[in-house]
Amino acid sequence: MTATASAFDATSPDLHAVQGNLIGFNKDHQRLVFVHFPDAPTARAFIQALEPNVANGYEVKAFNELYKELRAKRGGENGIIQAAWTNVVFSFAGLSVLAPSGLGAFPAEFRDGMAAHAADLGDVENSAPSTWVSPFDQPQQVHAMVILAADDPRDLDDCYARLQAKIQAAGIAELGHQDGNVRPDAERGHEHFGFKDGISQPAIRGLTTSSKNPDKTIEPGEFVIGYPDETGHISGQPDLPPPPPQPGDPNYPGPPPSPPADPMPTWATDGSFVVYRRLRQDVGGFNSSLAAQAPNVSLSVDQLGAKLVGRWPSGAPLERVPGLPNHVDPSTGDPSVDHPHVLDDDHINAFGYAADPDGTHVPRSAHIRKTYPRDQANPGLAEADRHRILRRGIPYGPEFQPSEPPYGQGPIADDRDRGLLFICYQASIQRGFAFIQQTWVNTPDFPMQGDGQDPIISQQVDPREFNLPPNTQHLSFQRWVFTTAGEYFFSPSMPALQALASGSA
Ligand code: N7H
Repeated sequence: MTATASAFDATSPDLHAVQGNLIGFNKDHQRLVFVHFPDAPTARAFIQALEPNVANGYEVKAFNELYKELRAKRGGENGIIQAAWTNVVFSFAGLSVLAPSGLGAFPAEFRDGMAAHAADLGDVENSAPSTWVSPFDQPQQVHAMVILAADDPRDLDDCYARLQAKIQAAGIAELGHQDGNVRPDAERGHEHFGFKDGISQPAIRGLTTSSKNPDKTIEPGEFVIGYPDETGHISGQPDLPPPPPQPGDPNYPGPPPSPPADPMPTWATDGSFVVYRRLRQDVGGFNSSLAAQAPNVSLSVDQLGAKLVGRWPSGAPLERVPGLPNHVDPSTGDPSVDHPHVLDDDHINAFGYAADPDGTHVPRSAHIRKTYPRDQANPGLAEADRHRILRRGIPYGPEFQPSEPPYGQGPIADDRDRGLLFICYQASIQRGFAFIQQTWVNTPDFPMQGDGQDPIISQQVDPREFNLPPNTQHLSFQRWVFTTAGEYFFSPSMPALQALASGSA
């Protein structure tokens, strides 16, 4: 086993200080528990009682590495060792009850909350906050989200029972919970439209490495407060003001410089911002749209689906990866059928878009190209790496039944309510999730005029346009993914949890 704490050199976070889901719980069963704090003393008592149960990054990383090692040794056997983890993250309303120092220096989008930014994110009509499920139908009432995760559902229930005892003893209120589970059998690791998910994740310098791209890491300040980001700027510190105009400059002398913004408080160091979105997926609608449109563009349903995502359902990329025989075109059929090695760690993420500027293989608006354009000329790799997120989502809801019709208007019964509990970590929501959703996903003219919206997750009103190269065929799609709840949270460090509990933060 090779797990050790990272050598703490002050330019990379200490694994013992960050909460563990930043590293990634990777559990088959999760329960998100939403709580409300009546006042500061009850909130502090709750955090005090919960803190010893909160898993840190060191524990989670050590477990994940040991699991991987044992699994490889035993030929891919699952469930060899098991764990159950707890983390806790706070909304701005929740932190406000605790009233720590420096809250005013937290970024505006976090202070406002996700619902207040619905129009910017495109969460309108059937995705509008007025349609969200409880307890997110009442703005600002969710003060914290406790993330429980386990390999075994019985362990999850035990964890939940222990949590409920602490909730009761402290005198805070549980508002409800949301379960997420990996899909069964052959669909394990796949989301509800049928595609393998969770393949491409950035590695954080000093904290994690990616077996799929061992040479590439992203600076920790893109994900954790208090460290250099990709430009060398320390996350949580205010942006430097632009240099004042000089004599001879037409704007000289210019307005008086505005006072410098406050840095985030020191207790925010080693924390991270967490985006939660409950995304309902209309699987019947997705299937029937593809079946209706595929013949119009001379593609099979599977080919069109892969063009929309940028990967085949198996996870195999549509872009060519090293080692694939020259006669195989991975954009016309799943290359992993005859060449399973393209799914290996060495190949599955080993591609860029520079050699496919027109989107002949992966359309420029395909989901994985919109959300991380890699080395595509616009915006270029350096800029693309300023908008990385750590995705920690899990599916929720029952399996789709082939007899089910697409969603119509009106309420969706629980037995048809399924989707993704999208969770991601970043140091700046504005540069991470919100930028990806607003500036890339929802924008039809990114990266080039007329490319269309991300057909999987773009919000805003129907129909969404999608440009399919090489013959620039224009397709238009209804929405299949709806926002049904969401909030912005902050994941404080382990020392910060203690300081919040004692009232010294
Ligand atoms: Fe996406 N899907 O099934 O189509 N996503 N996603 N996502 N997503 C990815 O490469 C999906 C959502 C990203 O590095 C894969 O890991 C669905 C949101 C990013 O190349 C698949 C939903 C946001 C990547 C899906 C959903 C993102 C990514 C391929 C909602 C951010 C990595 C597996 C229901 C705003 C891109 C993989 C890269 C990959 C799907 C949500 C972002 C299959 C169904 C909300 C950055």
